[in-house]
Amino acid sequence: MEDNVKLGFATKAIHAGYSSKEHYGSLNPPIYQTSTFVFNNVEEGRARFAGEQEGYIYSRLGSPTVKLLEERIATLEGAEAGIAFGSGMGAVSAVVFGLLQSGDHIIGTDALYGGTYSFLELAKEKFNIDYTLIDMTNPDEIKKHVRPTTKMIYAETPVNPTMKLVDLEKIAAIAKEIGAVSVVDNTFMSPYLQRPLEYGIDIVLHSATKYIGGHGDVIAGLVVGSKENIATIRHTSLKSVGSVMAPFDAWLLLRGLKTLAVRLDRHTESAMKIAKYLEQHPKVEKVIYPGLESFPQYELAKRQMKAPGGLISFELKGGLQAGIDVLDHVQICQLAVSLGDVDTLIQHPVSMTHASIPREERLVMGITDGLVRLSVGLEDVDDLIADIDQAISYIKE
Ligand code: LCS
Repeated sequence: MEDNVKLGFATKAIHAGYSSKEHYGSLNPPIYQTSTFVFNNVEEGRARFAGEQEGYIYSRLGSPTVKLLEERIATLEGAEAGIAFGSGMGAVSAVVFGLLQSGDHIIGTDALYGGTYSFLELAKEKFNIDYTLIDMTNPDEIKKHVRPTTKMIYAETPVNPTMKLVDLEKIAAIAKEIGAVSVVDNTFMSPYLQRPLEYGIDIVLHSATKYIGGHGDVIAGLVVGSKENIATIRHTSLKSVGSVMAPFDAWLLLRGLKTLAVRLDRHTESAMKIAKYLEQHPKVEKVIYPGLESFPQYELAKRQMKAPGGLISFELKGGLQAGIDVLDHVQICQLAVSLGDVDTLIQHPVSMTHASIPREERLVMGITDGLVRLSVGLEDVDDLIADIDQAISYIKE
């Protein structure tokens, strides 16, 4: 298929970059399950190593199934180039180590995914890359924290798990003004619901483990950006740190992408119904979902997100104990971390995904002890509501 920019998202998600004619008519791309590639002669091997000839060398440096995925995600995010990793954390660490130097400083959104928070601590302790995490709901706050060494603005929007949003256009402009690279973790949205590069952001990354894979069966990461930035990351942190994606995982993600649009339409439709149900429930203190009019940044959500997506955070009256009572009694919703799967997943950030963040910092970020995160899956929504309803009935008075 010609990668025509005029084609719709779902068409590109199914076809971009692949022609069955080049693969014996195989409708689906082959999995090149090989560690190395055979050269015709020494001169060819030399030329490939020297970068003078296109072609594969060794699968840590690139392989055809993974390359197809890299090109497809770049097309879907509207980027020049893409690169794949063995996990979302592989993507996060590769971006930071690939684009920054010892002595540089990052300004990030508060309440980041707990693993990213732990990585920033590691980068600070061992490699002298400092960071400041702030509430970016007012982007002007960023300027107060800029240092001469600030070289990266790093944002999740919505932020995991408080769902606070960041104005993409504004942070992209601030990053340009101060000469820093802007990075957005787009895991919660996927390129179907939000494309940060269209707002001037430099780098977008994903835990592809989530909506892109969509079926809870693969751990993976993806990064897109300019050719130059992606080449830098490939030649530094992918080649030398080695968090590569396996060809079979790339194939699973290519399959996942084919249904991304329909899955997210349904995730969103069901999440909206569940958020409304929770909001009227007398035992629910607060529901945080960008699709509700009560959401503090409702207008921004409508501006930069195609739809509010499948994640809801909520707090029960009765705080921590009430949360535990509910999570211990769900039957269809699965008590598990991760998100973006066809299965509905429910978890308690303070005990699980965000346990690595010290309590005082967590509270400032809005990750309260009783917060529950729900990743709405593709089961029948009435069954999900009935399940949550029966679990809530276990809250002790
Ligand atoms: N970025 C975000 C926003 C994430 O939610 C996660 C994982 C990562 C990066 C790291 O990706 P991974 O290496 O796991 O593919 N988030 C998880 C979560 O919220 N529950 O379990 C994992």
